[in-house]
Amino acid sequence: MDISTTINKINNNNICSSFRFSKDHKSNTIRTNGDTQFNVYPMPQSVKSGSDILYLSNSFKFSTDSNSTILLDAISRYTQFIFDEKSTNVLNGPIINSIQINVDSNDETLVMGTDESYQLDVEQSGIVIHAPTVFGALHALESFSQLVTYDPYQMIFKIHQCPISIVDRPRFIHRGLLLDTSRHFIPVTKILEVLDSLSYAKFNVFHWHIVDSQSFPMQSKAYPNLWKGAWSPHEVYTQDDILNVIHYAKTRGIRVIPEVDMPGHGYAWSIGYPSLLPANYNLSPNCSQKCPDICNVPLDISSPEVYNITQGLIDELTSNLFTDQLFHIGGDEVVYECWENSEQFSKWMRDNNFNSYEQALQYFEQIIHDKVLSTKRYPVVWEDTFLMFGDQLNKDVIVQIYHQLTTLQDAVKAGHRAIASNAWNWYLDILYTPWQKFYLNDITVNITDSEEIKRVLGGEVALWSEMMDSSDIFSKIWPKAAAAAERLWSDASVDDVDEVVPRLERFRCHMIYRGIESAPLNSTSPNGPGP
Ligand code: CP6
Repeated sequence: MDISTTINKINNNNICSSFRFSKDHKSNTIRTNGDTQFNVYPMPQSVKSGSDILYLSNSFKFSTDSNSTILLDAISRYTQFIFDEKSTNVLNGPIINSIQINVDSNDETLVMGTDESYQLDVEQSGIVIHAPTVFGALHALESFSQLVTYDPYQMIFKIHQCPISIVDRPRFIHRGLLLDTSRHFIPVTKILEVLDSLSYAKFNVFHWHIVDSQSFPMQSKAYPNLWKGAWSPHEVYTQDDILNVIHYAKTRGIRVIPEVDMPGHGYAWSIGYPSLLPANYNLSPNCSQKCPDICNVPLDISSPEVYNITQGLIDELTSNLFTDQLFHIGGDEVVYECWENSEQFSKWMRDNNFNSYEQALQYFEQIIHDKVLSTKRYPVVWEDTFLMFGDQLNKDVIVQIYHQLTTLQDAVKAGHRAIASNAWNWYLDILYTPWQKFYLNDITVNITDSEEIKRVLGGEVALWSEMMDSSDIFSKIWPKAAAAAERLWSDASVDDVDEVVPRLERFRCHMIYRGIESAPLNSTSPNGPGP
């Protein structure tokens, strides 16, 4: 077949033609013969561009004033992403010879609020990246890689719409993916690939929902029986695995926030420590589902052992493993009926003058929040805790919502910082949610007070793993997470679902070429479920 007919067929439906999936066609750079649109995804905050084409020299050089290994490693990764074809450079056109990457600081500390801004200027005299931090420079390299295309006719790399000047920073400081590794185990190698893919869309948080009712894959040295609740001795995360994930994430500009869900979703703790569950929970109809398939039995918060192990685990995880200032302790979906048939529980309620299960739960959570605060971490909780505590909840507790944005609005009004994961827009496991719904989720809607808007830290798309595993993880996450990524990074005014299509299609191609098996855009029906 004549190559030109193949190229001409590129359109929004098959922009990544299938031959590029074949193993012997390994190339990363998007081929194009003429680009009329600006293609960086997510859309930068400010872009000025012209109409010239500039070509990249076949001896194009990256240089930097930085000695940060995170940045130096990123430069070699992006060099490989971009320059994967032979460039003949026989052209009599304007040639760019180099990119210079300057950072103000080589400090590799990554915390909530670390400056992620950057500037990227493309001119014939050279390309210049300037960023206050190495993490801003990583985002700049990603944007740069998306500007470069390969022209298969002239066999040369080029950049359209030059000169280009990008000034960019995120709209929200918290842009995350929740991954549940309990319902199905996800191997570390897959998690690392997920982290790679997240960085392409400028996500900066990996919310690791590491344990749940179905399995407890995490090693604890203080409580070595806990990971007896793993699916098998092979489906576990050792503490070295966890450190590896945290380190790798940081090299991609991503923070790792662990979630140890308590006291709900507690069944898997009981495999190693049976006495952590309330006596006779099986007698309650709502609590007797087949464990561990569906089983939401909470820990027995009347038992001193539960206080010891939960607080001891928080101590262990915050002193040796997880360094982030945010620590998620769940607090969701506590099924009170599971406590009803325990005499010990009832006696404890009477002894403490608790009139309701809510009061009892509040007592437990208060202790856990104080524990987390004492480790110099901010506790993150699911909205259930906020809805239950109301005004009595410590304002340092961060609230993550998963039903309606109205609860987010109430939480920031009450003085809490909050994270949006509203289920009907941003749950990746709800299969019929189209990417357009992800794209149109404006998380600050109806919030007008500027202080309240500041307390919206950002959002997370969520991949609960009841109905997926590592076989389909990438097609579940992508392209939908990318739709949310633009909402979290770009200005609120960038919200046209039709205009974004070709740019989002191209972003997907970048992922495909880098080995991330994103599903096609049109695999998600814009009309919801049904034929
Ligand atoms: N697992 C845990 C879940 C969910 C939650 N916690 C969940 C609830 C509602 C929907 C999807 C997921 N599967 N541990 C709630 C935060 Cl729609």
